Amino acid sequence: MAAAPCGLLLVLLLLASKWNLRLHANRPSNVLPLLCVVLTEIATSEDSLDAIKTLRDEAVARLNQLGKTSDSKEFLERTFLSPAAIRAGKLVQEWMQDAGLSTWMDDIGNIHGRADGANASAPALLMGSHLDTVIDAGKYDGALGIVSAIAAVKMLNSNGKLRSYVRPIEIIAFCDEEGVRFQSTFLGSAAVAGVLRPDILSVRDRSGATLETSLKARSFKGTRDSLVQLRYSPESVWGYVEVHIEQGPVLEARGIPLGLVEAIAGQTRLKVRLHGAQGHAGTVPMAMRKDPMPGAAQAIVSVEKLCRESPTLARVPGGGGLVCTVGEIFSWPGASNVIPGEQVAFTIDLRATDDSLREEIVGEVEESIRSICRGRGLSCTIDKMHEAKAVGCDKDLMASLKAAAESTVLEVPGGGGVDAPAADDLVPSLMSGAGHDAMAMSHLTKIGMLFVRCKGGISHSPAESVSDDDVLASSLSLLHFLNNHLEHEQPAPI
Ligand code: HGY
Ligand code: MN
Ligand code: MN
Repeated sequence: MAAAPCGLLLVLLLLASKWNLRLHANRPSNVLPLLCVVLTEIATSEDSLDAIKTLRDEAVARLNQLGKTSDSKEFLERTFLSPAAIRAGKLVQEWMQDAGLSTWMDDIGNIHGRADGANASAPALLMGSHLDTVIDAGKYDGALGIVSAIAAVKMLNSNGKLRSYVRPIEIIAFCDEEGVRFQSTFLGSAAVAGVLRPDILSVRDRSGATLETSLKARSFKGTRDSLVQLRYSPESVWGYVEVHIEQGPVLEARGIPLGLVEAIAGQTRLKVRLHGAQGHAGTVPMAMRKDPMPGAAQAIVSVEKLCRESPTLARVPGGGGLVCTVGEIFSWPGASNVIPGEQVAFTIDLRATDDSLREEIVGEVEESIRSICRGRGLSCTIDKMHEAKAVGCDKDLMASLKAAAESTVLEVPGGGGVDAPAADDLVPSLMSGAGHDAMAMSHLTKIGMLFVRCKGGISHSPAESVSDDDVLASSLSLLHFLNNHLEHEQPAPI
């Protein structure tokens, strides 16, 4: 090795021993192997430890900036096509361009960044996650997958490998995964995968605005054709990779920064509306009321009881991990001295790893709600707002992501890593109870996902937190994946 880089490397490694990069909370710091992997990637461009710190600090700063790009001053809220969503899209486009990508916004609001590489017509490697958030959100859910993909591509570009990459690389910041506004989740990724609901343009938000009018209000065409043409052809895509926070406690409990997603639970979202007789709170005798509020209360408790105790659950080991949540309740006219006869509505979010079990429990839940309404003289409607089957991740893609995550976390080829504990302890495989854009993308192409440790497993909350070093690890795992893929697809010249 030439004297200069070698000397540089020595200086950096000495400096690095001071920079405590702890990836394993309960294991001695593995700073040297990690530094080696980064140095092998960037030392060739005569870069320094500063480059690594810049990479990490830039990604953290961008996550903080997105965390402040909100429609509310009190908490983080960035829902489909909101003013904050438009601002966030512009920021992401700048960062994608900074990484060497050509960018555009499509006709439903997804932000794309693409580099054609050596062969523009080769099937593209897609990466990304969602840019929208829930209400009172954390700043890593979705955003981490976008920021770390951009950071990895930026490193690839700074190593001069992006322009000659074996295939196009495209990062997509999806416009609506949470489905907060229209209740139908995956709007952005379902458009790219070509699996949008046929009636999607007529779905209404709380204000009664349809998706069509909302798109046109943002100067999008808002026509069926404009959405249909967003679909990518399967042959134009090699695969889809998404990095996302775990939104659960497993990785933290095991002191491990990265995990591999094996499968994503299926989900059903229902909207239940109960109708009774509106009236004066002070004059209608109790025996003469048709009050949907206690009806809804009884129905909600019965839903929870079924999801905890239904005998059907015994059909699948562990009850298929079935979970159920009533997250929203709404009453009209919503005045304390009015019997809310017009309507009481609530949502049901029901998930399980076993699709037939989920469908059977949904049937039991619907029957229970209907029988409670019959007993109370109420009418009810139950609308299925969204349904997604459980999806498995591609085994080969999982193996590549596992290798990339392992080399990020501990060992580098020739880097003199420490004795690795049992390999499957290093980057464990997990089930995802949370939904992700990868579910929609699985209709288009093979999918792979990496999970990143988050503090206390907390998510969908301002307490959501990822350490700076784990942000770095998520970017580097994607860089490793890209480099490994390049070597695998484009063997070194003999
Ligand atoms: O609800 C979910 O599982 C995801 O956060 N959209
Ligand atoms: Mn979420
Ligand atoms: Mn998410």
